[in-house]
Amino acid sequence: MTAVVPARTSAELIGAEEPVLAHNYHPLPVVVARAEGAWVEDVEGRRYLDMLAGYSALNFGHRHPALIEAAHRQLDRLTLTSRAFHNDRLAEFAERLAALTCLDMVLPMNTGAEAVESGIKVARKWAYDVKGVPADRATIVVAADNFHGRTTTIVSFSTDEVARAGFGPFTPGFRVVPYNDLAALEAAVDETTAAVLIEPVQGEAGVIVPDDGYLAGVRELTRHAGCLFIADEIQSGLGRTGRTLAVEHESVVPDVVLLGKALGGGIVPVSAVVARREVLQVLRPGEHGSTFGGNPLAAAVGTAVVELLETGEFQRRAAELGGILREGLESLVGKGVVGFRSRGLWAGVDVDPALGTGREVSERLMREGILVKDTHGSTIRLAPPLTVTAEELQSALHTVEKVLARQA
Ligand code: IF1
Repeated sequence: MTAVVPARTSAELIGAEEPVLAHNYHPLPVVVARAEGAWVEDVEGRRYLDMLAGYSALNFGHRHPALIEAAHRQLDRLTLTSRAFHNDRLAEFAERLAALTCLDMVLPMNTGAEAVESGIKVARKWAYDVKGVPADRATIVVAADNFHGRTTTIVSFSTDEVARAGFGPFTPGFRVVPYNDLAALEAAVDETTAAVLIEPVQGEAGVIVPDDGYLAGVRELTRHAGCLFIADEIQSGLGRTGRTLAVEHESVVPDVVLLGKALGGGIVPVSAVVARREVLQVLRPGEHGSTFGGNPLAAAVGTAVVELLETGEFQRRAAELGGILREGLESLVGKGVVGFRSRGLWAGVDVDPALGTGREVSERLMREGILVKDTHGSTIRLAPPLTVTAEELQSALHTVEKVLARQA
């Protein structure tokens, strides 16, 4: 007989984590037990509107019926083969993902950081095999205030001391230039440059949207210099900004697009390097891989995600609701908000520091039933599931207004 364990309260569960869980996060004090769509529910049954959406991993909301169904169907048939064998789901996933992104070939991985690592390896190999850069001399140009993940190589070119300090020695071969500065980029690119790697909108930096013309400029510059343009669309991609990819706002097609987060439908980790054939075909058997990359469950869920995006419905919603978000935030400027940046259904909101840190504002919003996450200082980010309704979004904006007014 199984012992009946009494349900633990939120406070008890938070306390229970303390001694056994690595302290690499400082979560808001909410313990989520279930969720549906844009709403989550805690252990005590309190409901919250999810305005973070797993950093865009939940673009389609929690437990989207089509995604859950695809996962269930696959769970009942086949979950894992490893790439030692073929599986009957991978080809369709790759074909449809390549078509969705206007590119040719797909390298399936699992997490975002793995997609970035894989993109870096592919770019270096391309530089040696195709461009003719001398062995071990390839460089990759990146932007200051980037966020691309947390592996040793990726933090090697982070400019965030918290993310870097204590983790050296670092991987060489990266040059950092200011974001949104084409002249600096041009000066940093030379004959050793394999690629320019940037986020089309910088997420962790505070939802920094570059000036019009920057992404097209990066495309022009890299084409001219004979190096690759790698767009990290792990957070910005798959509908969030009102387009399938954020680079589409400037009608740009990069050589390499990195995808993750929402590609797994909020169910399983699924990431991918999607690229022109000339680039990804540098990889030969044995040179790169992953036990789980391209597994049938991931492929089934990923295909269902691509299918949702093929309708254009979510991109449209993000664009329309993004208008409401922008208008709402504009009306809050001067009322506790000192500035904001947004693209589609994604915003970085700078709160008047006199009203508290981003963390403090996030905690107040949590108590009012809205879940958000701060970035640096007094900035909070808003990125609800793309399934949120206009009314829910309006009510969230109203709550933000109320919370900021109360402190003023
Ligand atoms: C954490 C931030 C968001 C990313 C881009 C690659 C990755 C990420 C553009 C790596 C990951 C995450 C990771 C998460 C917090 C989060 C984040 F605040 F740190 F920057 F979303 F805004 N490229 N972003 O944004 O993907 O390996 O995590 O799957 O706590 O580290 P991953």
